[in-house]
Amino acid sequence: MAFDPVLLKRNDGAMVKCAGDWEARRAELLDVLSREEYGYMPKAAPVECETLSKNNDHYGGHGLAEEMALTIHAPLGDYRLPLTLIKPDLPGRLPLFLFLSFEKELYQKYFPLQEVLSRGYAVALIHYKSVSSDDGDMQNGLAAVMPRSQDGTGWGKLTLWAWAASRVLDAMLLRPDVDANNIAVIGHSRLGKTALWCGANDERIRFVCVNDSGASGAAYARGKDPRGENVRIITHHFPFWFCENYQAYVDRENDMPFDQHYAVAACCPRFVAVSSASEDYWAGPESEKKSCEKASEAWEICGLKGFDAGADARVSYNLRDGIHFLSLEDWRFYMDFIDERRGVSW
Ligand code: GTR
Repeated sequence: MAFDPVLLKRNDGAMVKCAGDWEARRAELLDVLSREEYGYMPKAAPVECETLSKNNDHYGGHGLAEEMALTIHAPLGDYRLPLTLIKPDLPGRLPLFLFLSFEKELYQKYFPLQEVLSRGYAVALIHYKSVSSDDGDMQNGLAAVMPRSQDGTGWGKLTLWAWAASRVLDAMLLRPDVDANNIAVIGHSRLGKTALWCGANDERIRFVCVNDSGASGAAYARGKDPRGENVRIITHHFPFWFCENYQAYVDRENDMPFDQHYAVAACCPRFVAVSSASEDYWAGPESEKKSCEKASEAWEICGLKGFDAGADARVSYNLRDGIHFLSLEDWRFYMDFIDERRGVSW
């Protein structure tokens, strides 16, 4: 039965009328997305972080890197997640990107290290496959020590990666060189979906940077360009990214009791930046923009500027020329977005 996902209409049928109503509605959004699409986010687990080595070989000696191991005391055992922190050699607390990365290395095509550091940002690089493999093996890496419900709502890999990024943040917030008020998460493509879902859930993340995230990311599913990926295709190739319940919506996008603007809106009252590439039909630039537009009313009902209302907009969208990629231009868009809003209360 077709469902009209009205963002501000509560499950009991009443409309959200003011900022005071928002948190309860946000909880409903996260609940339906968890139950029907991504799987429920596990409860936080204690962590310990150890620095294994330090070096200043980067960026002419101005980039300080630390190789670290994060021990996650997960419900079924400990898991040691390797990660790298890199920061400019500057005093005080620095804004931090949680960078969900396809690669382990600092020097890679999606990370303009020198530019990011020169703008004063620290970066915690989280290699997603070090968390758990990108396949249907639910007993691999961190997955082996995380209980998973078999009722159709158990976490998919996007949720597991996002959860791990939040555990990294637990440790980063204990550091004297990290500015807790200016935490961002960034990811591209499947990791753009992950960044969005991580930011939607974790209220400590102020800036949610979502790159070319496409289907099941920022792209509004209803009415998507037929050249693009849809629920049928994504759940066929990547069923393990989601909970089993999501399979019910194959060829039934119009029946989903949500759409992807719910994930964007769940970041409200915080800040979201979405970037698309003009030739990325698979992801669907217009649909990625549509979610930003449709999510805007969450901020507006809270008395804040939503989508594209100038420098005080809390939701911003960028369409750059070219193909599916996390480029220097994208990073600049995100850093400009953050720099313009770092002083704004939230
Ligand atoms: C594609 C997938 C997209 C996107 C992309 C990526 O194969 O269909 O949803 O996530 O992979 O992550 O590179």
